[in-house]
Amino acid sequence: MPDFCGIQLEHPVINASGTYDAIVARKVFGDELLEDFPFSAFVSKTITPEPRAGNEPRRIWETPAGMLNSIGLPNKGLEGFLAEDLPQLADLPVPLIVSVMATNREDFSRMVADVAARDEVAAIELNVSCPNVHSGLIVGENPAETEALLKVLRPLTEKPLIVKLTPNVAAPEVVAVAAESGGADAVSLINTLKASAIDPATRAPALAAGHGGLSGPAVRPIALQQLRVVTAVTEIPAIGMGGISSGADAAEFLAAGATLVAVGTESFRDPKAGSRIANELETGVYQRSLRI
Ligand code: RRO
Repeated sequence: MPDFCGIQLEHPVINASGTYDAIVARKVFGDELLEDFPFSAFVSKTITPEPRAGNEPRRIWETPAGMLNSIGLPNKGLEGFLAEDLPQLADLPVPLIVSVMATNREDFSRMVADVAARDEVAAIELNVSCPNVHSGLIVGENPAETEALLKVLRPLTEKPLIVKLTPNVAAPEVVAVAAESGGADAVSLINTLKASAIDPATRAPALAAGHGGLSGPAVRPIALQQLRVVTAVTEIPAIGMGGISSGADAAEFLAAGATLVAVGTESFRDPKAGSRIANELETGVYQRSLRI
């Protein structure tokens, strides 16, 4: 049984934020979902202080061995999440990690304090792939911004704070060290790689937002390398993710230093991928899954 920041988990496979809608899955699969939940902890979609509609379509686009997304954070906002979504997510049979994002330290603080105050929440993931409106810098691309944010948030809760690292920097390990110095309990990596595609039919950007984030098996070797350099220089646990679609893939990330692994894009293809991957890890019988 893995211990993650003092939280006991049944197995090392969780979901990547934003890639599995547990509320919809509960409606589709009913109580069967609770009996055989695919992940040992559940990470919510990222929530923001105020409600957001998200980006105009098209929001996703298939690429060789992966996909691009620019969903744009559709969510009910902090209040709507706490009132409507959290009680439903609390029914899940696993610890709940809530992913939060804001564009200034005051809003981040309010979110962390209000989310951490809820007993249903085991840990908080900080999605720092967003600009600080005061400095204009993407927080997670800048070590000083990341450390300063953590120093503000750390005193607000004793619950584990996980920093979701962006891969869109030259040296993610420098940001990881900064997060650790600021008091983070863990890091998770990677978020999606900045990327774009042109729709050959229109010769215009395939995504309405112009560009998006690349995920899926195409990014796996990059994720693995970033995980290696991050775990080499930090003491805190790491959640490794990026294109994991089989037990063999997950075993690579665990061997590279991850305490837990997260499944993202593969769950769109196979909503039960988490259970399959956990089972393959436990039995050591690895099936190579189909690639997107
Ligand atoms: O909502 C998104 O478009 C999104 C987010 Br917040 C993120 O962190 N990573 C990503 O690939 N998409």
